[in-house]
Amino acid sequence: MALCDLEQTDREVYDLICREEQRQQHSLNLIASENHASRAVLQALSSVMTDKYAEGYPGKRYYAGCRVVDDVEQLCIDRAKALFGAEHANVQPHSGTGANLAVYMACLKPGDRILAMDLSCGGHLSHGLSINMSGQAYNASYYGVRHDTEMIDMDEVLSQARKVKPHLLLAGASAYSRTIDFAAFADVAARSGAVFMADIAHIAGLVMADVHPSPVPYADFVTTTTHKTHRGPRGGMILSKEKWAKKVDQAVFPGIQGGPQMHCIAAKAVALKECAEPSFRQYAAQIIANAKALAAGLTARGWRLISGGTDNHLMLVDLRSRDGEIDGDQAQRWLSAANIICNKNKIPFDSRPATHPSGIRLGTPALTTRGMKEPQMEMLAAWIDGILAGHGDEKTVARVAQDVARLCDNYPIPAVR
Ligand code: DSN
Repeated sequence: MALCDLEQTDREVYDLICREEQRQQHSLNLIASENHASRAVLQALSSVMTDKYAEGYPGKRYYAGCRVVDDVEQLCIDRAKALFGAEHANVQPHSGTGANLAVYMACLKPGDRILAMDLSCGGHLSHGLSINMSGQAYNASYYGVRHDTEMIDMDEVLSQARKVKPHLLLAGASAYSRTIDFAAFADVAARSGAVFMADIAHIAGLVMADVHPSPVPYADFVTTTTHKTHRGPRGGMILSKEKWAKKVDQAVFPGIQGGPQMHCIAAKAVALKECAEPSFRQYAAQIIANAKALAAGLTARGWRLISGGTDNHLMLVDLRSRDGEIDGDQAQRWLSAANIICNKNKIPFDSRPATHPSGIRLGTPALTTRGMKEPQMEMLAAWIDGILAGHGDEKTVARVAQDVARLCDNYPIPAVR
C-alpha cells in the first residue's frame, strides 16, 4: 500500500513495514489465529479516528467533540448485534484477553470459581491460568478431553461442574479442532447454577457465517477477538444478554480500560460489514474445506491428527505419529526455513514441555483469504510431509522454498493486490 508520507518522515519504520509486507507476501501463513485484513480495514485503522478521546459510550462521553465517533461506535454496535443476533454488544475491548477479564469483572467477585477448558487440551491462558490475572483473581478448575477420542466429553464437563460448583462455566478454546456443543454447555451451566460464557475468538468468523453453531442464543456472555477468522483489526468484543449490558459496559470502562481506540472501532465496523456479505459465507465455508483437505493430505501421509481430524479452521498434528524424534520446536523451525509459518503446540496429555511440545498447530484462515483452495492444500501437505520426514534437510527445504515462492506469487495478500 502507498505510504508516501511515512516514507518521507520515518524511513526506518517505513522500511520495516515494507519488509513485513514482503515477509507476509512471500510466506504461507498457517498460524490458526492470524489472517490478512482487507485494504478497507487497514485504511480505517490508519484514519483520523485515532486522534479522538472518547471515554464513555455513545451519547454519554466524558469529552466534547464526540459527535462523529459516537456515530461510528453505534454503527459498529448495531452491526455486531445484527450479525450475531445479540441483545447487547460492547465493541471497545482492546483484545480478547481484555474482553474475558471484563466479563469476569462483570459477573464474578475475586475468589469466585471458574470452570474452563484445560490449556493443555486447547484452552487459553486468560481462562484462569495462574500466570494470568484471571488465575490470580479467580479460582479456576478445568475440564479436558477424553483420552480415547481427544474430544470434549459433556458427561465429564457435567461431573466436573457438579464437583466444582462454578460461578462461571466457560466454553471455548484456541487449539481445539472439533465443533463445540454450546447448547450442551448451556445445559450444564443451568444444571450447576453457573453463568455461561463462550469465548469464540478462534471461530467468530465461522459463527457469523453460520458454518459453526452459535453460542449467542445460549450464553450470558460471548467474547471474541476481531482479527482471527473474523478478519478485522486486532481487538476484542463482548456480546451479552441485555440483563448484563450495564455491568459489561462498566467493566470494560472504567473497569479495565480507559479511552477506546476509535480508529480500531471504525475498522471493526468495516470488518463487520464485510462479514455480512455473501462472499464472507463462502470464505468461511472454504476455510473449513481447506482445513479438511490439508488434514486429509497429512493423514494420507501417515501423520496422526489429534481427534482424527477437524471440523473447523485448524488441526493439531501429533509429530510422534511418524517419527518419535521430532518435536514441535524443530518442526516449526524447519518449516519456517521454507517460509511455511506455523506454531509449535502442546497436544492433549503431552509429556513434553511447552518449549518442545509434541505437536504443531496448522490453520487455514489466512491462506483462504489469499484465495487458495483444496489443490493448494494438497500441495502443502506434500511439502510439510517432505520437510518433516526429511528432518529439515537442506536440499528438501530449498526445493520446497522454491515451490512456496511460486505459490505465493500467484496468491497475493490483500495489502499488495
Ligand atoms: N494467541 C492466540 C492463538 O494463537 O491462539 C490466542 O489468543
